[in-house]
Amino acid sequence: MAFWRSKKNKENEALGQTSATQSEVSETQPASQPTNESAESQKEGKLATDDSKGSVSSPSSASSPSSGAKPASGGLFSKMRGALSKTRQALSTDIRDLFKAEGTLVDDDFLEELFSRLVRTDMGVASAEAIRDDVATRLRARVVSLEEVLETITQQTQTMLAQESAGIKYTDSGPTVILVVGVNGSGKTTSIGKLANHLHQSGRKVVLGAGDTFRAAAVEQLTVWAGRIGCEIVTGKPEADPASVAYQTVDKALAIGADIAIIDTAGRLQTQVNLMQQLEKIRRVVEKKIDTAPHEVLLVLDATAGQNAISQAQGFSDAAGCTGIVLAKLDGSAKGGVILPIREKFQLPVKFVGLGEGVDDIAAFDAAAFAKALFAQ
Ligand SMILES: Nc1nc2c(ncn2[C@@H]2O[C@H](COP(=O)(O)OP(=O)(O)O)[C@@H](O)[C@H]2O)c(=O)[nH]1
Ligand SMILES: [Mg+2]
Repeated sequence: MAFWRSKKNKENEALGQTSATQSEVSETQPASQPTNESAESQKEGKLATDDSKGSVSSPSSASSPSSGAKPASGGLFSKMRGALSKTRQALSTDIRDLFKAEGTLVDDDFLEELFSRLVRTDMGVASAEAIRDDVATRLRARVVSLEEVLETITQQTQTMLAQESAGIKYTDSGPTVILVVGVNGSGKTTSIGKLANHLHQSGRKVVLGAGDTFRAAAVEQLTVWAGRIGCEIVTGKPEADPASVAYQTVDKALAIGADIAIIDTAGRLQTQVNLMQQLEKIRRVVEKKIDTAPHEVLLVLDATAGQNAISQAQGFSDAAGCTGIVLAKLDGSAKGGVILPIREKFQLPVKFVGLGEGVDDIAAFDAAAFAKALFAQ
């Protein structure tokens, strides 16, 4: 239950060096990257800098790489802040109500009121309790300002959200295969488009696989993305076996020397046995082509669904062997606090967050930037 406590020491270390997790993408670069290493590392350096601001959205907008960059400034952080504005407004209006101009005494009544307001962001009881208890430990019996309490809450949230790895784990050689799974409408195809665009922009050769063969519209949607990005796409005939599309996608990636293959899948629930078996089959055929694949299985969750997103996908991560989460649609949600129970329940790193429907609206997850964007005034 106390997922953040067990890892606290490690994560506190990470907190001291916010850029450590953010440089993950560059650190996990294969040493044997096939082409143009210096240009590549330069690009990835930019990405790491972007990441430190919580975004992978636009390589061209990044400044020169600098370790220890603070997430509090820059256009990319503003984007994260903008996306979280609904949650932040709901939260800070609620919390602000608790404060008087001359300051407010932190006592049991205050702590209970704070707790009930935190719970409304869909952060869940366990997270709200942990934050309340931290405020109690640090500030009880003192007269405090809104800013002081928010600062404390931000720090605690950051601690709870800290995770060891954030970026995509690339293979040492050959294409990295990423499978994207989740329930219907969670944002899979859109997230693939945005992610593929980012990877393409950073100089990687990307192949998309239109593995959602149930709906012709899904294949068209991904084809439009591929056209816009200028990357390869493999599509099957309508209602083709998704596993064969996945197989051909990896085949294509190998044939053209692609760095990344990203395979879309149809929406499914963990309770749909035949569809879960189909996912298993996709995994198997991919593994037949490259025995270490799939290297990532990303579970896309819809932030606007709040706690429902969790119950919908409960059990999914184990059944599908997920390696990370993409939390989509943060911009449309007043329930951004749901990221806390997501980290707890799924025991998986949140790798990316979706900040809108545009091609640049995706960001590498960063705990410090996220906590700050959620609570800072
Ligand atoms: N505002 C917003 N909308 C999104 C985001 N990601 C996806 N969507 C929208 O959510 C809807 C479903 O997305 P889609 O990618 O088709 O979901 P899929 O069924 O899981 O593939 C579409 O209308 C998308 O434009 C996001 O980060 N922000
Ligand atoms: Mg789709």
